[in-house]
Amino acid sequence: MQIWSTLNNQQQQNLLSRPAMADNQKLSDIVSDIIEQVKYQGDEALLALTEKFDGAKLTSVKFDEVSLEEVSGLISAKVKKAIDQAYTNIKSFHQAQYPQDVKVETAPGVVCELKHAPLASVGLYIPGGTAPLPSTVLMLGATAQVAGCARKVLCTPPNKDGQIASEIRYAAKLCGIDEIYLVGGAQAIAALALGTDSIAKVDKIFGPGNSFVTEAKQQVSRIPAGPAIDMPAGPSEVLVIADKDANPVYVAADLLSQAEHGADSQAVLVSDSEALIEATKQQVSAQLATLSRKDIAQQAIQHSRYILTGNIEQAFEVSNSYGPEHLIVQIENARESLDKLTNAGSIFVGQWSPESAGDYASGTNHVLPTYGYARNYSSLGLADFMRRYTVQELSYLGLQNIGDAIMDLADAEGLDAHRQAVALRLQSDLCAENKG
Ligand code: HSO
Ligand code: ZN
Repeated sequence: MQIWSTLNNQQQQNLLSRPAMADNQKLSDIVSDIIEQVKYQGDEALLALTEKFDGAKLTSVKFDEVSLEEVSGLISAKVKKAIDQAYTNIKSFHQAQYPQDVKVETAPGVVCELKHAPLASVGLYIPGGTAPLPSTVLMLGATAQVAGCARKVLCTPPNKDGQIASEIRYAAKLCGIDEIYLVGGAQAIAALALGTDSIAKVDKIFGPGNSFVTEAKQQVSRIPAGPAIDMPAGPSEVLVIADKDANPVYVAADLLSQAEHGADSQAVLVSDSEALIEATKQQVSAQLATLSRKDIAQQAIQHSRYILTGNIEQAFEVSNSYGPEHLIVQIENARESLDKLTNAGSIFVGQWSPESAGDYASGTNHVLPTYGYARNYSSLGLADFMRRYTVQELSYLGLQNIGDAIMDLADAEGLDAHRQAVALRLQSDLCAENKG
């Protein structure tokens, strides 16, 4: 195996390349057509598209939910307990993120404040597909609940019988989501962005989805005065840094837990030990054979990467230039490396911290920047469900204190009215009376 540092730049780039993001004109045209349909035909378009794509013939997109007690009765005690525990941990981690308001007197009589308020309405998209994800309902729903968002709207595609998984319904109930719509894909995103007779539009749209959903989120976020979106998304990925003492059984299990998400998932192992890499490869094959989703995982594993570095510091560099969504560090004294790991969505430290912990129940959010966006986007947190804004209050003395600076800058910019807004106040009799 060739050592990373002996590869040329091109070879290194190839090893860290991601599958090309769907950026074709066809996808974009299909999605913009769906958005137009929803814009002009509203609910009628939603029902027709749900029949076309999900095979469900509905008369209304609204899902009439029953009470928490009744929904709890639909799931097993074991799953209910698991969802409850995950919910408690996610809530407590996000509650602790409540941002501090700030109040500063920047100059005598000039008071500036930074305040935070929950977004009024949020749209939470939960994909359907091969595995329904109640955990994603918790990640989005519990965080919106802690933030205090008044309207929490969940959209998810129904199955052929017009139903959604009971686990999703239970998780939604826990999170205080009381608007659920049976609609998925680009049409769901369009409805959340534009509104229909049944679905009032929202301020921000969150959640993962397939390439149609991702494209739709991008398109609606460009509508003037349209909704904000959480973050750009690509296929899910994990990078594991492991040294010679790491347990190949655990490393392989972590790579595979990423691989089973989808054929386009990426799993990367970076190690300074060739023996560990070889042992992991063997473990991957052995464990792969036991998985129920082995067909999907196998496809993802085919484009997994095994990178040998000359030392562990080099492994940190590889990880930093890849910018993984999930980074698992299974090396001696793993915690000491944290400061050197600069670009990752979520870091799992040491051998007892599998990615699954963060995917489900530790309390951290599993909605994370993929595709190298860890460099410039943050992992989802309470702040994403809030807006911050400022307040200021100046006294006469305060305006006097900074008046010259304002007027001189206004002069420099040639903006006379700006200058006047200060000059007139400082000259006015009313204010003159306030001087004392
Ligand atoms: N690993 C996924 C989240 C997930 N895993 C949901 C299991 N269920 C993206 O971070
Ligand atoms: Zn996962």
